Amino acid sequence: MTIAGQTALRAAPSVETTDVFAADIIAGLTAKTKRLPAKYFYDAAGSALFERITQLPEYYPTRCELALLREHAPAIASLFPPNCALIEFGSGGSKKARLVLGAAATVEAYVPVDISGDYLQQDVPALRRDFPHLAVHPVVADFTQSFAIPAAISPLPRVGFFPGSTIGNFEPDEAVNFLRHAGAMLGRGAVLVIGVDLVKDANVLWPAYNDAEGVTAKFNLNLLTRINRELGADFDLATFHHRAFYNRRRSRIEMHLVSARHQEIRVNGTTVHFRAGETIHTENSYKYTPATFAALAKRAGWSRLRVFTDGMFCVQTIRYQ
Ligand code: AVJ
Repeated sequence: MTIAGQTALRAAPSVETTDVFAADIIAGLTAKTKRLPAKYFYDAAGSALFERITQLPEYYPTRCELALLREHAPAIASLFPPNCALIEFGSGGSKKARLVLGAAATVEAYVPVDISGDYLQQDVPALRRDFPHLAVHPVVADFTQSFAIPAAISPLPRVGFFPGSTIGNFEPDEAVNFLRHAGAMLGRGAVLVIGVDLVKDANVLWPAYNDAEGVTAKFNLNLLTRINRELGADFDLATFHHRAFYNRRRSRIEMHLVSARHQEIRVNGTTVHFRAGETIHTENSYKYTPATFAALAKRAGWSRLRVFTDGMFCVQTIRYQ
């Protein structure tokens, strides 16, 4: 069903096929240093757990970014070309986009892109109700890969929106590649609004990834529940525990799942061996300074426009050269 100017939700609830998922999981668990892509945190349960993380007292990034967007949305929107399309990479719920859309009457179309179709589905009807003049074109896709821009918006100038410091999940070189890819998709002269978490005291960072309620631990362990469900594995969650720490030398938070004992896990017909204390590296969350991020963006062909920061988090606006 398509409503004039509106695109129905395309593709299946979740894009990554089980084959790709299986291959990535097996490759990660049989690697010399076990490592799994953080994007696989976000099944429906994982997305819901992350939503809870954003409400936690210790997890400051979302609160800081929302306050910055609330305060500076008019200044940010003033950088947008008239009648543009706002393309959001990894939208999850569109709470942040609403703040920008509310200040930017010049935005004609909104394209939320998310790997979790279920999540995207929930949000679109409310967006259409609250922004009746706005054409909403949800796209279920892995934004780290190429995806098709809805035909209906192809004539419009594009603005990118990448909040939440999800850029921090990429290794710096991968971040440069992603920004190049985004630049090619958005076009020369395009503006990108990007949220970047800042380097800060480990006493502030550590609790943000080791909250007292244990929600982050559940979010991390949920990856094993997903592998058990989708690949018929036999992970016993009671024999793995959450670990997150700040690697100062690499300016990143690292998240791991630690095997409490020597054990063997069957995954999709493959036996995976764990030594006691061996870990699965499940996420990096790189932290930048406004200058180190601007330098990284420059490597990808982006120049800095304006930076909005509260010292804890920053929203940078950059332009593709
Ligand atoms: C969604 C990637 C920005 O790294 O802070 C939250 C994910 N991991 N708690 C982050 C996350 C653990 C979050 N990002």
